[in-house]
Amino acid sequence: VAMVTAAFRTPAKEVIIEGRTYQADEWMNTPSAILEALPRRLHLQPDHPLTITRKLIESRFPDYKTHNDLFPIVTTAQNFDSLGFPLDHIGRSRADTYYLNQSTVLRTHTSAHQADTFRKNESEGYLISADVYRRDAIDRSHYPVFHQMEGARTWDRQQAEREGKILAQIIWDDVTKIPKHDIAVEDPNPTFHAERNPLQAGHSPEEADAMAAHLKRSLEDMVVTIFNAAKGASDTATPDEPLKVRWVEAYFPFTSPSWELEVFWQGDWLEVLGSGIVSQPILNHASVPNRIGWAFGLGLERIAMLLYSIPDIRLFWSKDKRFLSQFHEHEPIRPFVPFSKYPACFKDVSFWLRTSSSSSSSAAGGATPIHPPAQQQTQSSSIPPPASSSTMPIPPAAAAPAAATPAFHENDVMEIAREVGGDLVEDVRLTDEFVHPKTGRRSLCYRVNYRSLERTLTNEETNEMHDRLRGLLVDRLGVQLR
Ligand code: FA5
Ligand code: MG
Repeated sequence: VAMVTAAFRTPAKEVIIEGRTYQADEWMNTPSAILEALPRRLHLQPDHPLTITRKLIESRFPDYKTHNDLFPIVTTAQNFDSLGFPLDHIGRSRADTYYLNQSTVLRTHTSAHQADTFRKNESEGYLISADVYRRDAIDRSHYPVFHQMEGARTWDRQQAEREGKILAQIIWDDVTKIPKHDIAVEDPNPTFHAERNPLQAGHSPEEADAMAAHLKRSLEDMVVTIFNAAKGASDTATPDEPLKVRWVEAYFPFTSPSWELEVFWQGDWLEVLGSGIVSQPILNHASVPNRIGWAFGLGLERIAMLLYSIPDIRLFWSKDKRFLSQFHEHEPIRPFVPFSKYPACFKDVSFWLRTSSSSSSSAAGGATPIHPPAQQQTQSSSIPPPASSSTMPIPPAAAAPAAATPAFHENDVMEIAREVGGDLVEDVRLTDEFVHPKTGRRSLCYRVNYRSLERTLTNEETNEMHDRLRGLLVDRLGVQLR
């Protein structure tokens, strides 16, 4: 498997993945540790908590066609262009996305398959579950490989016309078929809002209201099902707080209006999914211009962590029997019982950034916004016609050649930590930032928490990892250690 060595500096010419060959170029930034995760397909492993979670959700959408084995390597056209991502969208940058070459990425979301699935036009509803890949922060709820489920439901305008019915009425009839629930739902905003969350041209307010109701009731039913399953068997781990959910306005380049669903969990609102009314140009380009509908994308780990009270996202990758033996498809859900918690080992590293890269000041600040503010975007104008992926222009934002001094980006620190420590790194946090008053040089301090989920680490091995991390920071990022 380990075809790719030193991916950052000397990209291998060819990358062979499950029998498919890709020509790597200077865009290649995917380390071998990530490529080795590709064949795992956790959401398909028998008795794995992600599989059980997936099936539980699928059971609430019985008529939807499921796609659970779509290949993880896609074109930038599928992952971005088909969805109307502008060329300078931050999600396209090599700091955020794993590339094999300029037009080939590890999918960053299941939405990469929307256009193709709509084009197949096999069913009114579909669900896609898959592994997705993002260069991201390291902490207990973020991992560079995670799993999403995409869902969509569309209705046919022409069919309504042929039957002499009003489409909004047909959709409302379908809403009545969704099981009722009695949980508290906060949903203070109107379905759409001219500036913040606009209705699309060609959609009537009645149609948007009906589709929004169908989307929201379907996903509330999903969350209620998960929580009832979690509660049914837990006598200790899950506090008996009543379930509370809320809908908040959101922005995606490929839906409008858009919403996120949050669940109140351990004292805080936790985002579980993004959703909205599918941008009509996507359906038009997918040769189903007469259909309108909604889509959502959820994080399977987020839901599974709620369902089983799993405290750390790294656990899903564990091959330890003490983890895997706790989950059984045909038994009631029981909360995960953590095996003993091994000691944490904190180590700091401080360094000066290279002066020549007076890089964007936001880079070290952590939170990179995934979505641009809603008002900068229009839904329909930026979707190109379905074109062959190879002819796509180079995205301007990400095209800076590596030869110049690349800007410092925090995700590069995360990646190096991942490379030296793998799953032994629990989190990496910026703890101090300092600008020298005279020279203007910037100094950063990161705190790395080394902790195994399975055993106590020795001093030698944490020191050894940390020394390697320090060396790689110098070699790869050109920083000066303090
Ligand atoms: C998306 O990926 C959109 N494709 C979702 C969508 C689909 C919107 C269809 C509209 C229509 P987002 O980046 O917010 O959106 O991710 C969706 C969900 O994935 C999040 O709500 C969260 O549950 C989960 N998620 C995101 N990043 C991570 C991560 N690093 N680790 C674990 N789960 C994550
Ligand atoms: Mg989100």
